[in-house]
Amino acid sequence: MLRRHWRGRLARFQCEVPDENVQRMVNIWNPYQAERNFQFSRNISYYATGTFRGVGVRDTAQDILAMIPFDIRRAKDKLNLLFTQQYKDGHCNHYCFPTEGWEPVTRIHSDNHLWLVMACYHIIMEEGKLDYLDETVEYYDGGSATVWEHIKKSIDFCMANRGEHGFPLMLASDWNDMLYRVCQKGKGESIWTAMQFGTVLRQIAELAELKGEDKQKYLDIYEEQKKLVNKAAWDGEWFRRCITDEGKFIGSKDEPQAKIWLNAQSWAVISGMGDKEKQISAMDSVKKYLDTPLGIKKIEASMTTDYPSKEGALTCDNKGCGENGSVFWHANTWAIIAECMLKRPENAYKYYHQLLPMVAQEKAGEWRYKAEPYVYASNIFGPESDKFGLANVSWLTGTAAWMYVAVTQYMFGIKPKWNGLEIDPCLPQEMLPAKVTRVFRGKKYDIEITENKRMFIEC
Ligand code: IFM
Repeated sequence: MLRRHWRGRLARFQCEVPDENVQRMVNIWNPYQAERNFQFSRNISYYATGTFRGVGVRDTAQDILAMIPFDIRRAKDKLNLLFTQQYKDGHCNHYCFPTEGWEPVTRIHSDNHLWLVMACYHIIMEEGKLDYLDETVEYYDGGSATVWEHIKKSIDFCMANRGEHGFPLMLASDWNDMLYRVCQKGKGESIWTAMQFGTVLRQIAELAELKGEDKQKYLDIYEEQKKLVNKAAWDGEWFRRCITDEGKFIGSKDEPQAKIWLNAQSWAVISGMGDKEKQISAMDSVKKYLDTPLGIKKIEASMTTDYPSKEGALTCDNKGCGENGSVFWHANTWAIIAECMLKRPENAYKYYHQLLPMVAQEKAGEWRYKAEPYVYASNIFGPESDKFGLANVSWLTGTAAWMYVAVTQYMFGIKPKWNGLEIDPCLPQEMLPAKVTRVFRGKKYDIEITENKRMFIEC
């Protein structure tokens, strides 16, 4: 029965490509790992125990992305659980503990509420129906509203919480947990959150149009934030990362440390906010300054424990460890997506291939890597550490969901759209020809890819 269950589930997306390792990951292990993340969030990890991580709104909203093609009702139910953690002003609790029944962690981060919009958008695109937007879910602080109202509140909260430069306030951090000291006085801003905001503004604008509501107001905010990104955040070769309470830009060539951050480059592309030539320059800088034989580092250079100041230090990790300059796999997935969006298949494949767990393990050496060769890790120690290549936090990591999105929706390019299924591959020669089976809106499609040419199946 178990075998039947998994065979049936995995049959919804299967590929045949000239690389056995890719095939094994896409067809079996990646969706399996993503499902475990979805089921348990970070509760059963022996690295990050459920006693403090529980169900994170941020992490779980991202996990949902890889559940959508397999079981849309499960995806909706989980997203509804996350909506119960949203307040009427639009912000969300950071973690909740539905299994234990404990009080949630109520810290306000700049990104949590925005992930809800993204997960919702992808559910609608998979189904090609707006019904889900009419489901009603309670707010954490009383009352209830439709899913559509909930996601509009996410946008309102972001709009109401911007800083002096006009970017969203960092609050208790954005996706990068280590930025928790940037906004201790309530002034620090996140350039990356502006890019995340931009990404979901385009998504909600599309939904607004489908609902017959005003989409322009979202697009106007997008344009305003885009201008800021290109003006105030551009550093010459790449985008800066954030602004501290004191008005210092982090992630700049003028700084002695942490000069360039991966996420601000990849999301400048994902959000479409960077001007085209800046997007290219930013991703070229990723290759030049951040790429290593074992994946892309999150920052360069790693920081000392008194940067930018002793009181406001961004890290207490050693150089090359964890958030401080490791190869952060979760963030590597966004670089793969960005390269596909730039139509640079060789780069996308390089970044994807070097993170296949069996490839990374072989390169680093089993004795060093010390994790399973069939599941993704959160990060591996970077070259500035004497443990370069040691894998950290395997299994329960957002890497799984995003790696699945990156390979299926961007490298194979098979993406649900409102009117049907887009096939816009970005594969290098060594991955061609590729065959994919994808179940979509109740039908099975057998797709053969021989070149990187866009096709569209209306349904
Ligand atoms: O975004 C976080 C995640 O919530 C927990 N692990 C680390 C990531 C990056 O800081």
